[in-house]
Amino acid sequence: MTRVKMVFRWFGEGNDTVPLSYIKQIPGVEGIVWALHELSPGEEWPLEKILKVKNMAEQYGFQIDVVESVNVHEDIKLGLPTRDQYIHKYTETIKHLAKVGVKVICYNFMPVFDWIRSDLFKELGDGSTALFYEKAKIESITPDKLVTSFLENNEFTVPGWEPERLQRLSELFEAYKNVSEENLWDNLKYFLERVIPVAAQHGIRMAIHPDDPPWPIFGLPRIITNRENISRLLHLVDHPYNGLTFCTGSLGANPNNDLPEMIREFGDRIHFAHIRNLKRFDNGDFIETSHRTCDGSVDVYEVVKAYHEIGFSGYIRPDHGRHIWNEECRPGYGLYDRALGIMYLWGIWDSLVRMKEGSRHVCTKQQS
Ligand code: DNO
Repeated sequence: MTRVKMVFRWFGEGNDTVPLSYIKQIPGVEGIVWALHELSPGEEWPLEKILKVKNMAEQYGFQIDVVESVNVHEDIKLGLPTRDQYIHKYTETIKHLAKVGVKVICYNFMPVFDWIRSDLFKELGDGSTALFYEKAKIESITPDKLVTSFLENNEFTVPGWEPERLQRLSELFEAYKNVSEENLWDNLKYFLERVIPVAAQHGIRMAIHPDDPPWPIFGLPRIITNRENISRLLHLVDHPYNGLTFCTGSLGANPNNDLPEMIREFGDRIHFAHIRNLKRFDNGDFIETSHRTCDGSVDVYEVVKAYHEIGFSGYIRPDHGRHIWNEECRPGYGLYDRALGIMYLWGIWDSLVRMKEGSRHVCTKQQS
């Protein structure tokens, strides 16, 4: 039977509004997707801290196979001479993670920012709110104003938008002035050539997250954006451990990305699947929606079907959810809508298994 491993992102004890005991009650979740969020990009992850997370997860029967993210220090992306020391720390972190059985590291290679939106809590019309990208606003606002508005209107740290990371904003923009897309490709290649052999030797698959949204913003280069560039990335270091976090929400913001087709093409290099839906508007705006196909522009049914067709047996997680039922949570990372998302994904998955494989017993993990 084709088997996927359902996992759920968790920001850590005291840092996530969702307790592990609640995650345990979502059907079919096998593991948490985690990180040491208190550490800055470039720091080596100490084994004792890693073990603490493992022990905590194990109390609830969760594995910790997937880490999201071990962030890449800006000096590596910028290609500065200091990058070697940070690459060394990165590979040391890989070795520590391997010791506790981690199998996949999700990371990204986006300059300065991780994902970008204009609003964190945009009303959807039914009382729920969601992350929103308003093209005109992003094109007219300065990066520091956007950052200030995020930090002021939100009591939680947002992944990729940690205050420490953003303190050096003007300095970073200055540094990136002379970095073209081609330079960024060279710097990614340099990083992968040094990291992939270590990761492979220690049984950890590297899974780059696409740029979100998949186009350049604030004049910063962005390269993991479409089929052609993903293919280029996989050939930079043509090794099975150089793979992808295939995020339908990021890539799906560009209507030209044929997601099911890309899953079929890159399947054996997809180590981690993020499933998210969003509704695109003709003016270039988009808003995140429930996972259900008819609520957004991403055909989640066809996406899941493509995973089933290729016999995907990797890790999969629901991605950003809306904020519903007055839940107070980190933007995109509440319990309720992501749990609903999981049930939608299981609904599709279990039906496909039943229809195509004829199996009556489709539970990947029994409730215990
Ligand atoms: C957004 C996430 C990203 C992702 C990083 C991986 O919510 O999908 O922040 O974790 O890009 O490095």
